[in-house]
Amino acid sequence: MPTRPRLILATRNAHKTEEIRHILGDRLEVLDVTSFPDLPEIEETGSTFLENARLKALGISRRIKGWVLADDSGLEVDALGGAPGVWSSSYGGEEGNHTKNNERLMQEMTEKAERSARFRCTLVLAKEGVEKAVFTGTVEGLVAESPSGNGGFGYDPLFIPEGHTATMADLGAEVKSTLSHRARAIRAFVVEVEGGFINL
Ligand code: ITT
Repeated sequence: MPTRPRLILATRNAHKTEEIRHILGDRLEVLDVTSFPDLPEIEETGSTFLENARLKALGISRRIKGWVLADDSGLEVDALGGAPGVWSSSYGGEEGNHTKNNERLMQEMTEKAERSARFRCTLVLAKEGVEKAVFTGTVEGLVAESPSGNGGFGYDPLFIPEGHTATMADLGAEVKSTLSHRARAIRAFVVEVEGGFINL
């Protein structure tokens, strides 16, 4: 079998890696930074998804050879003025604690009639410390009254995508990989690769 181009994801979130691998199929060999134990943690000091995705993509691609893709993503809730937004992963007070994040979201949304929200994903592709491309994806939806479902991760048990009545966590991996913010951004990346505009 011919060797596949390699893509290194600048993420430590195993769910993101799994979802991106699933969306890409076997086109590319997909690794993430957990395969490179000497890499430092990149601090996400930006105030937008784009700034944080850039920090991760450039910070990692300066240190390892090959194509690096960073994903910065989060949930924007209209009734909360766009929160949790770029602070999605630590909204409950503890970085990466999805249970606490969901508890805080439910508490903030108590008795809120306006429940519209969206997941956003910004991807930055880089090589050797140089930014090569940016891709974005969004999925609109509503914040549920209470969590439901076991699929996905993060806020998926509280997010009902537009056109559905069940949460992303209820809908499961197959449906999520067709309509999620991440799926949409990755498909934009694939279009560029397949069109020959990016030569991995
Ligand atoms: P890396 O920085 O290592 O990639 P992270 O999980 O910290 O991992 P972000 O800084 O981009 O990544 O924060 C993303 C947070 O947004 C994530 O922890 C969830 O709370 C939320 N989120 C993003 N995508 C999501 C999805 O598909 N489903 C549910 N929640 C999601």
